[in-house]
Amino acid sequence: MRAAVPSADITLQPVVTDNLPVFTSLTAYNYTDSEAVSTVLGGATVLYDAPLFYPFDSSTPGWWDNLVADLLQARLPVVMFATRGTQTTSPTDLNGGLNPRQLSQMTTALQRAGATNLLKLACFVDNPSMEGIYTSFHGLPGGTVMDLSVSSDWNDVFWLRGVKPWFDTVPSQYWYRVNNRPVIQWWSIAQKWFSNQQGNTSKLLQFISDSFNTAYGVRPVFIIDQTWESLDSTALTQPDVIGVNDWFGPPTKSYTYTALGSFISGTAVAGFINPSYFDSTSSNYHNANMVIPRNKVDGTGVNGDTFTAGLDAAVAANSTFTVLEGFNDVREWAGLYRSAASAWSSPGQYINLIRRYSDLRTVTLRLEAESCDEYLDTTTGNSSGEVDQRSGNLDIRALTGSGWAVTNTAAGEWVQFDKIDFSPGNYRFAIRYATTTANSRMRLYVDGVALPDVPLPATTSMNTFDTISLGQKTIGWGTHTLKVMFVDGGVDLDWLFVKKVDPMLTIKSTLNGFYVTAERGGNNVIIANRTAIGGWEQFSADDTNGGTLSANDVINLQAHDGLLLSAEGGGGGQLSVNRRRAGGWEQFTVVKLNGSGALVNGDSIALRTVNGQYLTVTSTGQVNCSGTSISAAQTFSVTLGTQ
Ligand SMILES: [Ca+2]
Ligand SMILES: [Ca+2]
Ligand SMILES: [Ca+2]
Repeated sequence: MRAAVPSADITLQPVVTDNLPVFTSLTAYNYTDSEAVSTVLGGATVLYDAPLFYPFDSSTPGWWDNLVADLLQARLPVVMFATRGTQTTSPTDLNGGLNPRQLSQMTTALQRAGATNLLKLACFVDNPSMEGIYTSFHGLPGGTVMDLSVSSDWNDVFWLRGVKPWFDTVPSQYWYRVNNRPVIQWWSIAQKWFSNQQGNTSKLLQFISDSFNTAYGVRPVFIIDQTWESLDSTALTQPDVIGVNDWFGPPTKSYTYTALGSFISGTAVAGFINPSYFDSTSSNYHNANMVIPRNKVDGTGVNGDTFTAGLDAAVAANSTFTVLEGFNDVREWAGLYRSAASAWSSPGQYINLIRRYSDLRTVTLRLEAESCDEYLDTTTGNSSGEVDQRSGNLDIRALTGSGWAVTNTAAGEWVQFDKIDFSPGNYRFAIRYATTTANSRMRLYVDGVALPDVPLPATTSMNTFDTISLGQKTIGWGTHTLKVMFVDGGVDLDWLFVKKVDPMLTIKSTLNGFYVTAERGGNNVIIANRTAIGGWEQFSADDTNGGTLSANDVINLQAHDGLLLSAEGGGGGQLSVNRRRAGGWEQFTVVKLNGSGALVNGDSIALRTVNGQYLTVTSTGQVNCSGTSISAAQTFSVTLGTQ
């Protein structure tokens, strides 16, 4: 009998964002399939970077299930959904694009995916649409500029039809909060759509705050667009404003980060083309100033460079809250969704880039077989007849409830995931499968190296799925390729799950008797001053030679948020908790002081840097790498835990 895969090895954990830049992605939900693939501009057909999933139609539950799968693989902690408001205040009114009452489809999709604890939702008010509601509500000609001094419209337009339907639809358990207060980000309040900004935008915000407090018993916090600040000298005086965002703009502004006090708000885009660029009847036709290339803003790099620059800038700016525009912005070539576009290095290119910055510990990851980056399928077309998924030859079927599986597999076929980032350490791999043929073999390749074949026990039917481990492997920091081969075929594959299994190490100073903590979870000081073990006192001990964590092992140490401990200069001085990649300075050798072999609770250890110095607790509790020999200041008592 095989051992069952423990649920902890196949359950996604929420990503840790402690003291790290938090990323969210502005996400639209107003697609029909034909519009998502192509449009006609100036008489010419324009083809978009088509999403992998089709039909790309947000009125279908499958579209939302695919969105959730994309977001979960990206490991985004927050997804931001725009509101363009409702034309009426009816609780059942679902008309119009980006009507937030449609977001009930998101929460039900999260429930279907078992992911209600994995994503928070943030509200983005697409202000120009408020002007549209205003003209509709008052029966005015389209394009009539909205006078912000008319206080009744603060209620009729912004509150009742713009903001409140979003929060009425999305249950409070999902609200993304800063300091326990839900976040509302507002876009442009420019003259093109509004008038009388001066002195009135702060009153508008106060009215929304008061109305929100009356309705939900809490005051929101606001992140405003820089146009609010520039057009109304009172905007920043409204006490709930915590951030200002300066967005992006072609041709060269692919990201911005703006500080308001200690709150740094940013936006980064992967690329952008104003649709008018393709419209031969527009004055912007083929105007390069309408474009931000995806391969660096000057177009000299490779696809992904623009986005990477924006993500790196978020780290450099220590951005508090960064909007990635826009997760599925098909029509403006800004999208991050999985795509089969030939310009993209792999369908999951942008999903994986986000994850590189959003999930530094990489403890859990679920890779959906049907969304693989590459595959070998020996039959033409999708033999299952399933119409909702992706084009090409991969055989995919819908599963009962939600999701999809690769099906009708033949001997030697495979699915592959490219450029998957992992922090250093040891990973277990499990699959969810169904087969009625006992002992069909599966084989996992990690970076082209095969693990031993695993024969599968038969499941009751092809609609009864089970899980099994495909093995464990030690891997280094960086991107890796995972390939799952159907050695004998006849196996349906739902997903491949990756679980990091290195122990969590807590060390207590023998000098002062306190636990060592990475303050704020990382990116701050490291100090021995705690009397109890919480998340910040546990360090992922990434065991570079695999197996058990033992005496003389060389390890990397990650703080709660995944940042690596680094002995500056290789040792002799400062210990930092701010690295995102592992080199020599991030290596520590476990010196076991009470014997040899595997570490167990209560062992005494020292930790030696690459240059031969030791982690050292000072008289104030600060931890550095100054020690040249081992005494009480360099001695720690061990407690081990799990990821
Ligand atoms: Ca096929
Ligand atoms: Ca699947
Ligand atoms: Ca080991």
